[in-house]
This record gives sequence, structure tokens and C-alpha cells, in this order.
Amino acid sequence: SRKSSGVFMLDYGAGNVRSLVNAVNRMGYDISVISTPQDFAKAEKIIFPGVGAFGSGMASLRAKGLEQPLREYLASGRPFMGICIGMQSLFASSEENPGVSGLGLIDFPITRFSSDAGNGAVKTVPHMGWNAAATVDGPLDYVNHDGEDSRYYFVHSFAAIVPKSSESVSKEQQHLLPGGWTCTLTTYQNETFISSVKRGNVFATQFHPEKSGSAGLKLLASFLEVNPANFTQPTPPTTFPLIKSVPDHLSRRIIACLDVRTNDAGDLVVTKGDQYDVRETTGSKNVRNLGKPVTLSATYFQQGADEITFLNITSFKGSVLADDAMLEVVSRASECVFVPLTVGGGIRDLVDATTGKITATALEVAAEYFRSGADKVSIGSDAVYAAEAFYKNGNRGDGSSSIEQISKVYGAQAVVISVDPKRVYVKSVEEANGHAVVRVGDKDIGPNGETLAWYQCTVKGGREARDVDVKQLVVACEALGAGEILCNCMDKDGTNSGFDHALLKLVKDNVRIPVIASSGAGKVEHFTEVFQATNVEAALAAGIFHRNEVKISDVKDELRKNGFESRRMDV
Ligand code: 1PR
Repeated sequence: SRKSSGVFMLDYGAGNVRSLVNAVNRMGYDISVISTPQDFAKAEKIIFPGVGAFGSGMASLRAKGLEQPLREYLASGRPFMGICIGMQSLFASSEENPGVSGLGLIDFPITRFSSDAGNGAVKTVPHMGWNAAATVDGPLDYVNHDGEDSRYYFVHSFAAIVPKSSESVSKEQQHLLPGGWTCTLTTYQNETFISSVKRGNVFATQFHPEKSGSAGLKLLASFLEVNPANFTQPTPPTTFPLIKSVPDHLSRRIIACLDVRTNDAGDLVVTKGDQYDVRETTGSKNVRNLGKPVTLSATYFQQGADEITFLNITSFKGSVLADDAMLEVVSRASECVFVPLTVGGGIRDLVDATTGKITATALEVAAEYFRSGADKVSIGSDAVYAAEAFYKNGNRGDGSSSIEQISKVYGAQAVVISVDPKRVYVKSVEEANGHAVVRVGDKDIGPNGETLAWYQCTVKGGREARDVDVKQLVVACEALGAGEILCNCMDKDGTNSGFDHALLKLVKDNVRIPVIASSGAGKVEHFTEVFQATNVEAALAAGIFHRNEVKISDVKDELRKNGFESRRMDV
């Protein structure tokens, strides 16, 4: 039985708010939706999980007549919590949509992260992953300050970035934030930004508490339990918030991947292939069964996985929308997994085999997954076709691809491209016909002693190879609006022989969006090696976790031992 305590969510209908509902429910509270001006009267607490872009968010608020009642609510002293765009809406404006005004409570610029890391290197934008929120002017209610467990999940390209000039402003001259606001600061490489703000009844975070594991749930709980009677009139801080250097704690993400398909008995199971072959090699030749999808995802969340990915590996055979079982898996998993959840498999336009008509667009398919609780969708086969069309069209999209459709509505950060490349060994660069060639690792020499290879993209779970190489694919997908690359390797999958560093470097060198290393993890050292050898932001593994050979916490301990930032398991 949940408490119904007047908790409301301000939803202008832009995207996936399911994660927030699940997190609030998990804390024992019901949450209702504000969609008309009249609803504000009933609200005792409001959470505003702004989704999408600053401009479209403000426009939707205004179109629905919600701006004025929101201003009155904020002034009434009742508790408010903004998340992401919900925080940015409190500011005056954003570089994301010049000319659009925000609520204007905070006079501070919102600008885009620079793609220049300052040392000649390229910086990945968005800032995606787990980072710390450091206090600068005394404790900020709700946010945990006990060091290690104050890691929260961020995903954003714009932020209230502290201008370099403020760092030299003297104590007497100005407060970081005018108007009596307190804040926390977070650093992403060469830039420091405001990661949460509070004044009286108004609190807001740039990060996503609903996706921040137990630290985020704890923060949400303290907001849900707060007694408005205890709010005091805001008094401007008397001390200047020192803009001392806040260390960058952005952590390398460790992702547990569950390949899911229907087994021979008709049940949806977690399976695992060996170079994409998921059937037992002896005896029954049945589809390998490594457990139940929802149960395993909950276990990995408990063990400290930074993200969970489900890949529906045979969805190309049928229609996802008819596949209620997978939607049900996502929906149940999202009730017990409070870190980002990615779902892939079958994200494409669905076409009626006899009439050739589109029965559901890729956007509608993705929407179904988002409604079920996915935070990101991953596109495999369809991304290869989109890249082919992109080059045919003169290195341009025409707006019709699944990548363009979905990223336009849900944002680039919600669109992951799952690449399934396979090595093609060549004796010389010429032999590759213009495809990007790499020198393979010492252990990956070809059958005839080849030291060079290019990576050919495949579709339909590796069953069909196309004339697109991995570099062409990722470049096209980034241009079309993808937000992240999940880079598998068919030669490495299930081999436990380590990640393919040559492939990952090639991919990383050609995009500015985050890259996830996948395929081949066999022991904890492989994770350290991939982060030492390449600049990938995350590493994913399946087999070693399913077979209990390595615990997620072991991977993280090993990373920390080697000097890498890594989110501690704090459940
Ligand atoms: O093409 O959009 O319908 O998506 C299908 C998705 O299913 C793709 O993302 C594709 O990667 C995936 N997939 C299809 N067939 C298989 C298979 O194994 N037969 N799985 C498959 C891909 C690769 C990784 C695996 C890592 C780590 N599996 O997801 O988890 O290689 O494994 P390891 O740590 O055990 O080495 P679409």
C-alpha cells in the first residue's frame, strides 16, 4: 500500500517519465500527473522531470497554460523538485534555444559543453554517466555529501557552466549564484557546472535521481518526506561559494548485457552466444538458457551495474509490437532497475509482408519500449540500412530513418547504435577497396598471417554482411543523430579473450559521442586494459556475469586499483 500524499509530476508529454514514476512508487508513494492548470491546486509536492530540449519544454509548458500556475506554485512555498530540463527551466535562458525565455528565477547562463578538452583532445558531448555533486557553500539538503556514494547519473549537452572568469572573482565581488541560491558543482574534464540548486522550497538537479541507483532513491525519498513547514525564508549565503577546483569524478561505466530470445520451449530466456551462435554445441543443440531476464536484471542492478542492456536478438524475425513478452520484460525490469535501461532488437519500420505498407513506424516501436520503461533504445540492422541510404543520398539524411525519427523526438541520448562488425583480413590496404583498415592485435593475426583487417558491418544478428565498414557506419549514424555507439565484435563475442582494442580505437577516433566496448571480456583485467588502451566511456559484458565467473563489484575494485573512477556499489 502506497502513501498518496499529494505528490504530482509535471508532464508536458514530451517523453519517457516512466522511470520517475517507478522510482517514486518504489519509495512508497503514489504520484499523479499535472496536465492542466487546475491540477496545481491539489499538489502538495511537485516533481518536474523536464525531458527533451529547453526550447520545446518551455513551449509545451506555455502551450498548455502551465507556466503561470507553475510560477504561482513556486511562489507558494510548496516543495518543488526539477530534474534536468526541469532544473534548466528555472534559469533565464539557454544557448540551446536562443530567444526562448525560461522562468527566470536564476540569472546564470546555460551553455553547451565545449567539444575541446583544452589539451588538444576532443571531449565527448554529451556528458554521460556517473559523476559526483560537490558542495561549495555548505550542505545542500537532499544531496548526499558523504563522498563515495554521492554519485549521480547525468546525461546532458548543456549546463550552467561556470564561466572561467568567475574563478578569479574575489570574495567581495559576487556570489556564484545571485538571489540566495545554494548549489553543488560538478566537473566534466575542463569545465565545472552547477549540478543542483536549492532555495527555500525550490530544489532542482541536473542529474537524474530516478536513474541514480540507491543514492538517487535516497535523495528522492528525502524530498518525498520533507515537511514544508520546516522551510525557512531563504537568506542569502553570507560566505562566498569558493569556486575551488572540484575534481572530475566521471566514472567508467560497467554495463551488464542480457541477450534475450525465445527458447525451444517458447519461453523468453537470457541466452549467450559464442561468436553469435547461441545453441549448445553438443547434445540437444538447444538455445542456451542462462536465466530469467527480469530476475537477472534485478540481480545486476543490486550488484552495482551502472546500466542494463536487453537485446532481443531474434526480433528481426517478427514484429516487436506483437512481442508482448519482451515489452512485459522491460516493464517489469524497469520496476526494479534504477539505472539506465537500454532495449534493442527490432527497432525499425514494421512492414506488412503482403501489402508492403508500413504498419508501425520505428518511432512508434521505440515509443512502445519507452512507455514500457526503457531509457534508451538500441538499433542494429536498421542503422546499417540507414547508413547505406545516407551515403547514397550524398552524405545526408532525408529525415526518414529510424535514427532521425527517434532522436528528434526523444533526444540523441536515447538512441544507441549496436554495431555487429566482423573482421575481413587483407594482405594490403589496397585489397580493402577503400574500407578503413587497422593493424590487428598480436593475438588476432589472420589465418594466413594477415596483420591487417577491415571491419564489415552485418545485419540480422550477424547472419548477413553488407558493404559498409564500421567507420562508415558510425560516422553516418552520428551525423543522423545517434547519441552513443555500442560496439560489439563478432570475432570476440563469447571468446573471453579480451576486447578488440584496434576496432574500438578506430570507432572512438571517428565519433564524438560516447562509445561502449563490447564482446570478449573474460576476466577483470580486460576492463582495465580496454580503458588503458582506448578512450571508450563504458565497457559491456555478458557471459562472465551470467556464468558468475566475475562479479561486477570485482570489476569495479580492479578499476579503482588501477586509478580509474568507478561508481561504488552502494545498495
Ligand atoms: O538488428 O536492431 O534487430 O537488433 C538485434 C540486436 O541483437 C543487435 O544489437 C545485435 O547485436 C544483437 N544480436 C543479434 N544476434 C545476436 C547473437 O548473439 N546471435 N547478440 C546478438 C549480440 C553481442 C553482445 C554480447 C557481447 C558481450 N550479442 O550483446 O552481449 O558480445 O558478450 P561477451 O561478454 O559474452 O563476450 P536489430
